[in-house]
Amino acid sequence: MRTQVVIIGGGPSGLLLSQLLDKNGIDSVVLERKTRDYVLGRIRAGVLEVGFVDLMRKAGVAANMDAHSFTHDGTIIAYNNEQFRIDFTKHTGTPVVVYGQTEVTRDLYEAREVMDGKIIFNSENVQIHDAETNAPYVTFDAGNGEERIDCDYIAGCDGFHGVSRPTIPDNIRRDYEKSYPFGWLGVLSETPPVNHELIYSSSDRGFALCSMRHENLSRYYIQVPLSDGVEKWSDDAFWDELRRRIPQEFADKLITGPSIEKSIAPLRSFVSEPMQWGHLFLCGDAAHIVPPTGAKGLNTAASDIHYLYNAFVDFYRNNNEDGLKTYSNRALARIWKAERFSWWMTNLLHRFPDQSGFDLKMQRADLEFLRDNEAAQRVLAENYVGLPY
Ligand code: FAS
Ligand code: PHB
Repeated sequence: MRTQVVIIGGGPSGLLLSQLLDKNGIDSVVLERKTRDYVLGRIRAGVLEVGFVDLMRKAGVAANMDAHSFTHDGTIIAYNNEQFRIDFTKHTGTPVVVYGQTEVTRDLYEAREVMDGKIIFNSENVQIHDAETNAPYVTFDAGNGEERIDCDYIAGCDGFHGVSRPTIPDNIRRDYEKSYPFGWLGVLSETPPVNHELIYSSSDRGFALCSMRHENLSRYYIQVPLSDGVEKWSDDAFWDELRRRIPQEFADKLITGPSIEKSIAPLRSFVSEPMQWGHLFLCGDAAHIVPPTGAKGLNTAASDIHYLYNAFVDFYRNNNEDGLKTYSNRALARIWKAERFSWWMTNLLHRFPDQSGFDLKMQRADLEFLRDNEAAQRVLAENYVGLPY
């Protein structure tokens, strides 16, 4: 088998790249380790930057999103029983769009089927060969024994635990990592959201987030110790703790219901440099991870895809390799700013086990300065809606 670009990973990064390349006449094959249903079963991001929305539009995959998403002009920041609102649109002229990663991924799968895009599910033992040469290839086994795809380029869109990043030799690659001493326990419930915009809440008991997917599907999170397992948290225990961490006016009107999904995600900041090696390019979680506090995970994958698909189009259409040569530096320049914002939001809103009395005073001063200062609110708004590509 031969193609122009082999894409490893059929999550949002790989699917969006494949769709954008196809729309520009560039052939690709997606190798996905799991099944389509397994990939769609993951409940993850919920907030999209307009840059992501624009890419989905360019990819011809915006119809469902336009019909079923919400536009949010701001968010509530709460601490103990106080709250204030950050107005994204006032400060930046730009809102954010609330539309679940699951729906994005489903829309992309459907679009690939319409265009007869090649996605090979259950691809086991994917291996990258000769990435540093002009004739790279990939081997895999999807149940018919080992198969080989020769290609021009390989896009590693296979997430944090994928095979692409480790293919870059240790003496070339440098990883930067920070792990946080807590995780997020997330619950999805078929209940009306407690508020029409998100609520990021910092309380003495820990962080909580009130989000949503649509008018009868809510997504809530609370910060929990890393030692907690999901089995420790009954639905009632979760709802009781969430009520304790959000302002009383919202706790009083919270509508609870059975969880239809409940999971704990660890929080980490992670960046691997460089994001390319020879004819291998890393995108999305394969190269970087953020704590979800700033809603940047999926959105940083989008800017990687923006840079890479434009570079491929410039190469195949104009024989210009500049975009391919500069991909890693351009992607990393934006990634590190998203890492900083996500790290800052996480430190602002969470309780850390080793916080001193002074640390708590600094956190409160930060929150009160943000409450009172328009410039500080603008800085948060500009980062939250997404810095320029
Ligand atoms: P993904 O991990 O989504 O996709 C990679 C794909 O590659 C997967 O389908 C995997 O099966 C496949 N793969 C892996 N190894 C392979 C191999 N060797 N061969 C073939 N295929 C392989 N972001 C937010 O903005 N907000 C959130 O609330 C949020 N919550 C999250 C919760 C969790 C538990 C996790 C893990 C992430 C969360 N994120 C969140 C970040 C998340 O949305 C990612 O940014 C997003 O999934 C990135 O998409 P991809 O880069 O496509 O990686
Ligand atoms: C979500 O809706 O899942 C969500 C929203 C905002 C975040 C993280 C997660 O910062």
